[in-house]
Amino acid sequence: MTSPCFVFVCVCVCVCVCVCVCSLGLLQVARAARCVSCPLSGVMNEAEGLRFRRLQRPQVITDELHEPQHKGSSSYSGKVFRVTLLSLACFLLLPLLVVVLILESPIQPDVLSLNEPPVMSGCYEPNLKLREAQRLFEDQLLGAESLASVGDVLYTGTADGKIVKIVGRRIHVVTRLGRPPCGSREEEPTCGRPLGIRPGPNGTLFVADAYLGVYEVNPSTGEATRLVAGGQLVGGRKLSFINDVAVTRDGRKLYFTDSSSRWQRRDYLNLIMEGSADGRVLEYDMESGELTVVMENLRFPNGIQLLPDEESVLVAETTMARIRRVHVSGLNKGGMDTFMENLPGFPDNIRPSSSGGYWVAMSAVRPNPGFSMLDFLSQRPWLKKLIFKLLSQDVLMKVVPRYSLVVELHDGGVCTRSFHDPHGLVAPYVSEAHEHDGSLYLGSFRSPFLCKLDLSKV
Ligand SMILES: [Ca+2]
Repeated sequence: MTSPCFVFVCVCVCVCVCVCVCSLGLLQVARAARCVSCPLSGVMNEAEGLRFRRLQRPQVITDELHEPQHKGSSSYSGKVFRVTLLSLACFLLLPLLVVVLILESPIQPDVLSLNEPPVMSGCYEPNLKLREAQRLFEDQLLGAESLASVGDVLYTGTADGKIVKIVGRRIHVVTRLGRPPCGSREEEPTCGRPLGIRPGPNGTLFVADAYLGVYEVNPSTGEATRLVAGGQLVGGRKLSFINDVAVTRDGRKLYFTDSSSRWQRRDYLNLIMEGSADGRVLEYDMESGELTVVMENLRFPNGIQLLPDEESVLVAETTMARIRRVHVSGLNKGGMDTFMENLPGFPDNIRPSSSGGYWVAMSAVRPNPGFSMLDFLSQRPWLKKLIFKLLSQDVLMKVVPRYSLVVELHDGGVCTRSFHDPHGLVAPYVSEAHEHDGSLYLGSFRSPFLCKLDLSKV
């Protein structure tokens, strides 16, 4: 389909050509008009000749005589110039107005209230520690969003729908949840897109696939059992964007996030910009097979992490730059409070740290001091609509500033460490920090590699 932007550019180019042609025509007419009284332009009669000779007589040049003549010629060409400029402006604005009025914006944004971003000082003080990370498996692992480890073996899911295991320097395919072909936006829903991955108590893996559902995978045999089907209606709304999963220690309950019932993973930028509150946290009972909605009306619920008492889960609410605590059992079941308000970036996955805290990965920040585009737009839904009318998601992704940030949070949302990679030069698009054997393994929703940060060096 032809993009609105392309149509707009074509219209503008056509209009510019037309206006240039018209302008040249106008200038020609102007020259011709001046030359009607030019003595060399034609044969003069006697009276005209007399007038011409009078004009050619030596005269005393004064300001009074000179000024009107000068003004007259200048105002004439000036008028032509102004008319040309105005025509050009009108012709350029007209198609823009038509585009703005006629095209429907794909998003219907809400006005969001975000607090002023926290100043990046103290624990959030910018550094270059994330640039100490080492890239692994470059051009061999695309979009390894999340990681799980069993013993010394790492598992992850990739953009081509595979679940793979990493043993030493080798990558082995465990299984594939969807079916090929893969690689394009259109193929993503059938290819599958594994996002969250967790080890279960019985040596199996639990995988949240954005489109296909929640699976239990036997890493030895590659057998994959679908527990929850993606796309099904739950509580009258579709599971459209399954994102991350957490499993209890006894393996009896799964909690997972569905980021939106309106948008799919391939439209995540629409979801971020629209800020729709249609995300949910769901619970799946492994024994009864019952699926229930634990919390709803969240704005882009993303990473999910059980707390040690297993009575609540932490949920990254990406669009709101905060982490909520949703109570899933016990006396407060069904309730929710805020674990960490006003983060310096937009959180993705949450994973435990060895010091009893939580690693939170962010691929875009809210610079303060500095300019945060998403904060600026949060109060201006009309501007978001306009941007989405004119630019595609791919173009927008290229203009969103990259900045990878991993923070360690402890109880009460206290920040204890932060690792930065301004401009995402080494570890861009970071989506998860998985601690294993003294290192942080950094997953990415978009990069074609993993990163490994040796914690003893930072
Ligand atoms: Ca995620």
